[in-house]
Amino acid sequence: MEYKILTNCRICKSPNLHKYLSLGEVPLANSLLNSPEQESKKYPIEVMLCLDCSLSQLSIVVDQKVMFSDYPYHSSVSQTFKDHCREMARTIKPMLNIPDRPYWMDNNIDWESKWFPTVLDIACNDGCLLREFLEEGYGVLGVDPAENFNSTDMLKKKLEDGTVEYTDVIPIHTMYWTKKNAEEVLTSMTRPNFGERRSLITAQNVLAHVDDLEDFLGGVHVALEGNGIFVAEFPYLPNLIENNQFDTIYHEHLSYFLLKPLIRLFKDNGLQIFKVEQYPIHGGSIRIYASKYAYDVQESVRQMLDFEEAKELYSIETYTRFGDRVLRVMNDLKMCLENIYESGKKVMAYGASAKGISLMNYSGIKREWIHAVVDDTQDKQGKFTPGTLIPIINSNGFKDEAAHFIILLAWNFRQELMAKCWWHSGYFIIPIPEVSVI
Ligand code: JHZ
Repeated sequence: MEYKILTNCRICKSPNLHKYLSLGEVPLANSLLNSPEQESKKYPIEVMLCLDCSLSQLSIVVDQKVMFSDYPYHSSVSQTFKDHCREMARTIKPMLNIPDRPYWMDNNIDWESKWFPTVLDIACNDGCLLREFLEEGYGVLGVDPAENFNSTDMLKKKLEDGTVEYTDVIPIHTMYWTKKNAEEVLTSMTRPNFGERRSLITAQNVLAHVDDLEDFLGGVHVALEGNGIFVAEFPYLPNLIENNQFDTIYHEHLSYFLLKPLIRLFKDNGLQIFKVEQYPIHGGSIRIYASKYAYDVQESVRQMLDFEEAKELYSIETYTRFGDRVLRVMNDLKMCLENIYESGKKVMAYGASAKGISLMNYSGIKREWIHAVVDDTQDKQGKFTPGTLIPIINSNGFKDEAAHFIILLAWNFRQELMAKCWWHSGYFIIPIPEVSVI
């Protein structure tokens, strides 16, 4: 069975799950095709609200091996995201109480043998965040289930390309983050005397992808130092609802988080969320700080809970209204692209994002309406978008295509993408929150 049907809430186990959005059956967003003839398997997309703890979640869970073993998404393609990671490393540094000269510089760490990092990043992708921590002087380690991010393989490829840099020594292990795997990672490493130092575990854009959240947090619990800090970041559900970001709903994202259900989940797993911050990245994300240690809970936590209450995010009516707006945006996008096509004008897309691929499938966009999708990720180039079968190409020759319209499928990086298309004299189509042509 490639997917299972969810009958109880992922957090509180309640069977009171109310379906509020149904987007049909679509292919997996990151399963890009090698040829337009290749078939894509389709799976339903339905979102349900737990009427007891207010967790929004998909009605099915697709086998994680099918989705994550080979992952074409590379976080470091975006400069905006890299800048965000740099900010994160710098913001967190004072909380960690790390001496100016990191221990691994003095001890001349042997990267191949046993050592223990200060920063461990779960689902580290291509090491985008860890690179920033390394620059700040930390010992780092990444884990990620995608085989294409295994550090040994990446290093081999870079040695062949001649593009190897010192930051390529970031060790990345291929594994899912579970309690059992966390224990294994720990026993394979020695712990130098940390003294007053605090360890850090980070997890950007991965909590939403995890089915067994208890097992995941169990791993965090065993791996964290007594006073260590766990920092997780993910898109915040109120932004999705308020700004019609329904394209971020796809099979990989099993949960859509409010703070309230998370506080409960963390508490049940021996962790306390003591601070929360908001960032504009990916259409509006939150960064939560948690620990086994009882740090003082900051005012930001209470404020966010009050905000969720005031916005009626614990009430099903809010979600039903959102469903109506989604239908309108999908319809507007379809009409917009169909009209442009009929008028004989050329449309190119920028950013073969998972959300863009999902958006095109949800809205019924036809192959001939978009000439090609440009993407700067090497692993995506030469492939075809699942469902819509549009070729994904690199940016060489983008200018010469002289498109009348460029649709920004990665609208969250709107400024960066528009700056790269400085030569474009036509229009840009921004599909979210409302279809707009500028
Ligand atoms: P982007 C990802 O979703 C994946 P996606 C993941 N599932 C997740 O949780 C969310 O992020 C938060 C390209 N691009 O980041 C790169 C350029 O070509 O919006 C990407 O293919 N040139 C883990 O895939 C795409 O656009 C550029 O200059 O929806 C952006 O995808 C820039 C800036 C981007 O996320």
